[in-house]
Amino acid sequence: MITKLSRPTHITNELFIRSPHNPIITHKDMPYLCSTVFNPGATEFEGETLLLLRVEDLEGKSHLTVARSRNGVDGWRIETEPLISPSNGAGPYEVFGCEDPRITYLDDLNKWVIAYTAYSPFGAGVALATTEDFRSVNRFGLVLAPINKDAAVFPRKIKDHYWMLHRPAAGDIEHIWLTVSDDLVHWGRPWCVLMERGGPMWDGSKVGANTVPIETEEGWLILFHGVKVFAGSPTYRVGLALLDLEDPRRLIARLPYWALGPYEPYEVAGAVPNVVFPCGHIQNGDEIRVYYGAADSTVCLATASISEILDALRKYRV
Ligand code: BMA
Repeated sequence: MITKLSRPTHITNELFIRSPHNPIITHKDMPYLCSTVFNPGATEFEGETLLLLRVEDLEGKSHLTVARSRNGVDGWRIETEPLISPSNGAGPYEVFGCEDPRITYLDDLNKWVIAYTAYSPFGAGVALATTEDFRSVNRFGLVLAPINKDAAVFPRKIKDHYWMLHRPAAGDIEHIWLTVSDDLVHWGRPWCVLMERGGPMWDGSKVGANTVPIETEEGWLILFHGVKVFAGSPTYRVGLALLDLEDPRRLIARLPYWALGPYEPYEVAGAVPNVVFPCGHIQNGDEIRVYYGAADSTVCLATASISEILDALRKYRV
């Protein structure tokens, strides 16, 4: 359990509280040699917290490996073989790696769907896989062609369809889009839902979904990353927005400032400096526990209160 919580005292806009145990997983915790471990997807499985770690190997390619913990903070039991990797059943569109998983439990299928970035010489695209046990997966392969990433499937059908957030790139224009499907394989009806703001803004250069949308009484809560390029080097921070519950194409609110940014030493220095990048969360009543990659190097944890977030967002309805 998290017993002692810390919030940077010099920052007033942050809505997340970092775990004092950060970083909670590093490459030294891995049962095999690797370069870095970061950007994990998260879900609850058999009464435990399950993370799907993005592990970068010594060649530089990423694969996805399961870690389990009773309290979601320590005592991680990490598998010795990846669940999803470029070499265990992938097609030609994943040869450079499998990255940044978002895990959604779908009640109607009684399965988890894993959306991840499939990276290859063709660029980065969106791949999906389903699992019932996190021991084997049914890989669908690419469902959205490159350049496309940061996909997350909504946790229930809306108007009888599955919905997914994703981030296509049109040159250097990188906004968040929505797409709809009846079978999780064929996706269509594209709709741009949240735009990069341009100029000097903290989310001016690009935006992309971070975790699976969270259903609240006021709308779908979206955690997204916003990027600002300082002197040629990007800074990744976490922003918050709300989409309409029954028509997620409708943006209801967007916080003009970020809610979690890189400040701690493990966030400002590492393989890629100045990055906080969540891919998973676990909800427990009003609390969300967000698992994020720090500096593309380690796995960290921060918590937030949904009611505090909704209070903040209420002032910024669009
Ligand atoms: C993004 C993604 C993330 C990464 C981030 C910072 O484009 O590739 O996996 O954490 O860049 O390097």
